[in-house]
Amino acid sequence: TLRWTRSLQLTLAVIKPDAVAHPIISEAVHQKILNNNFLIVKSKELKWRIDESQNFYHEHQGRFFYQRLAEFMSSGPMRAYILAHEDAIQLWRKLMGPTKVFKARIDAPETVRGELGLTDTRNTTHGSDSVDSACREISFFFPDFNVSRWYEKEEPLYRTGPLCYDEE
Ligand code: RTP
Ligand code: MG
Repeated sequence: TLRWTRSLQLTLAVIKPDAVAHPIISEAVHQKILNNNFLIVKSKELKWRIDESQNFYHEHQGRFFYQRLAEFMSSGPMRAYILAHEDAIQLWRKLMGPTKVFKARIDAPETVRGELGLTDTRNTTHGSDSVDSACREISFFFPDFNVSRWYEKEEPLYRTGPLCYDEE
């Protein structure tokens, strides 16, 4: 018999402007997403105005890197994804690696930031860090997407698929 063992979690992943500017780099990140069996629920390219950037990072207001971070994130197009996977939030953050580029290169050279990050600001990707921030950030990037509704109506459908079943 088969019994379901997994449930899917949503996270927001963003390929930042430094990576989108170089198609080979953004393609490498996209492949990483596919190779790790994430379900791509939604994806779009977008460019922020400076006020959207400042708003998204308002928790960092006052820190020394806030201004350059806000400017960088509105400097060119990004690609945003709603990803689903078992423990998607933690998995995507693990694949991204440490925020600081030299730590990433030394401690986690096989991660996205370890391989492709340029600086602490231009570090290739973003990922939500909790269930609450995933919910908030998904709504920020995809205002028409209803997170609770997805968990209620869509997620259970995937439990009937082969991905989510184990032989018992
Ligand atoms: P994120 O929020 O983007 O997933 O990254 P995180 O949790 O790993 O890092 P956090 O401390 O929340 O910082 C948010 C973003 O700010 C930029 N940053 N620049 N020293 C710097 O120049 C510096 N420190 C952080 C990074 O782009 C980081 O992703
Ligand atoms: Mg953060």
